[in-house]
Amino acid sequence: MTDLARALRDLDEDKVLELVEEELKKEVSPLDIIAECHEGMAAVGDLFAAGKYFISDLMLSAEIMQNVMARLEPLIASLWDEEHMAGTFVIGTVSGDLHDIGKNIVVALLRSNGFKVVDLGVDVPAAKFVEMVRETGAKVLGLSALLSTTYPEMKKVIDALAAAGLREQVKVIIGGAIVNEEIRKMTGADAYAADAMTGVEFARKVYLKNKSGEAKTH
Ligand code: B12
Repeated sequence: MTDLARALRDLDEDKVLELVEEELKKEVSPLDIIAECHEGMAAVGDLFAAGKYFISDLMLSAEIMQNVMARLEPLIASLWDEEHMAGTFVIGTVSGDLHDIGKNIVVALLRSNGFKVVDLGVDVPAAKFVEMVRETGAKVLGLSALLSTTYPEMKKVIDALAAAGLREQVKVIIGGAIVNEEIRKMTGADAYAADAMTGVEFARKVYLKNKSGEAKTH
């Protein structure tokens, strides 16, 4: 574990922000800094699961991470200035789930890559996803969930898209702390992502495919 990941795990905000500045000075990429923070947040989650941290600690970790993102987001925005690929991406955290730090990182990266992002926020009911996919004509939908109890919601959204006759129009990628191939299959999603960049690459492929007429997305 790096010093930065450890400082986040220990909820030492001053140290975290100091180390972020140090890394930026050394020209470490903001994406690598986010990856280190991600590791720290996972460690916070483990301590919570082990009964050593409480909900107030989870909240503090979220606050620290949001402050780190406030510093990094403008830098991310400047990373891909030359590369603009139009395309609409609808995203939200599913019903019953309030975690949005990871989703917000995905949103920032998509926007910096030239995608138009419709961010529906957290605790989004299945019907809202369906409505926005229909309204925007988006070809990619991203669903975020971090709780085991909210995975079934992802399936609900995908089933609702099918019932509305929209499943052929839109590719669905799911993301969040512990999604995997098994959960992808269970939900009927087209792909899963353990990090934000995978979501951007997926959207690129979908929109490229639509331009060139190729068939494969995963
Ligand atoms: C911070 C945090 C909170 C904060 C959230 C604040 C916020 N605004 O988001 C608060 C305090 C509110 C919270 C509440 C709860 N939490 Co919480 N939380 C966390 C914690 C520590 C970190 C999550 C985080 O922000 N990680 C950092 C980000 C950057 O990572 P990420 O979310 O995984 O996102 C990345 C990728 O997954 C991916 N990604 C994410 N979404 C998407 C979507 C798409 C489309 C794509 C492409 C990619 C993608 O890209 C991101 C960037 O790389 C996790 C621990 C963990 N292991 O994740 C627990 C954790 C998720 N929480 C947990 C629990 C139990 C809860 C509560 C039920 C606690 C309680 N008793 O009340 C509540 C539930 C509230 C609710 N209804 O949602 C458990 C879930 C266990 C489980 N398997 O179900 C965890 C795993 C902790 C644990 N080990 O026990 N939590």
